[in-house]
Amino acid sequence: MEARLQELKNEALDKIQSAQTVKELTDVRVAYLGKKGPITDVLKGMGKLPAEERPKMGALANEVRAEVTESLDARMVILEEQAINEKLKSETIDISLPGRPAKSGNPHPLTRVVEEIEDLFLSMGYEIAEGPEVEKDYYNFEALNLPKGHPARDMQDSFYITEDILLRTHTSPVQARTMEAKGGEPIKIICPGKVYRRDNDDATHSHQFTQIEGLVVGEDIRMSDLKGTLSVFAKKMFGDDREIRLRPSFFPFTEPSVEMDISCFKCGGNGCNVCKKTGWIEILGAGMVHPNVLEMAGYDSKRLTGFAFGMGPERIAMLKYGIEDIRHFYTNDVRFLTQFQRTEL
Ligand code: FA5
Repeated sequence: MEARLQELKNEALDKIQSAQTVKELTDVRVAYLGKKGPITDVLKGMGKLPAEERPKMGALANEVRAEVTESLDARMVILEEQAINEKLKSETIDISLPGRPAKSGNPHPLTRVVEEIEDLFLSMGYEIAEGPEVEKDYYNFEALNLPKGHPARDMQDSFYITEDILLRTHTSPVQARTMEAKGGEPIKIICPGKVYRRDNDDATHSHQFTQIEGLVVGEDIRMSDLKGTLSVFAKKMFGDDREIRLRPSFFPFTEPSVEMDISCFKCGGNGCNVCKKTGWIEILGAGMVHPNVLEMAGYDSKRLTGFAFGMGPERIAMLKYGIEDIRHFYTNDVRFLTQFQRTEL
């Protein structure tokens, strides 16, 4: 019995030392010191021993039990500490790591170009004026020297809501509205906004697009003022290497009228699909405000003159960013939009 107790003790001490986790050690405790364990079994057999041997065996059994318990407790302290350290290590937060940058939205490329143009004209002393997108035929056409049945109305295929109400085809009605409201006072405005035409969508046309109108009315306003203003605008927006040209044109609300073109960004002027083989892309129409338009709005056309222009910011954004198809602006494809992320945080 004594040998058996020694054997059990050595076995238990070995297993205690080789236990690597709290769970393994607890299993060793249950296996050796539990009610069904071998040491208890040995103690149960004590009854069969002669009476004089019992105290000795009892003392030895208690010693073995005490030694195993002590070793278990000591190992448990080590394993518990080890477990806590591992847990702490796995849960450590390295506060020196940089945070994940928050994803921020950014202005649509079209919005950016509109704001850039607004800023430029605001810096030249212009004010911003707005008007309705659902417009009266009167302001969209009649007040601009385009009476009903005028053939030039065909230049702007329109979406009519009733015979007298339509989606505005250009931002020029804001000219007429502002002149009417100002009652003969000098004016210096730009009017950004959405316009609508029954145009077939292609690489450079959309049925809904943006325009920015400009209007200056005052004493002694001349064609040279218009030309100077447009050249400042072109240089600011496109830099000096982009060529511009003014062509005589026709608008019923300006006389004389011009068209300003810019050399094609894709082919540099040789002719390609973007510029329809002409080498030029139309940017804006302009001219001196027609005396009839001034008079209809209550201005004395003998005393006051003015110039006006109307441009398409989509075409300008296409030039600035080398965008080949106007439809990219409207389809909300993030692969397109994320190319215009702001670089600064
Ligand atoms: C006009 O709309 C005149 N109201 C501009 C004007 C204002 C002339 C003041 C004189 C005085 P036009 O139809 O050419 O003009 O259009 C002006 C610009 O809008 C064009 O140069 C072009 O850049 C843009 N544009 C015209 N149609 C479309 C379209 N379908 N899609 C995208 N942009 C267009």
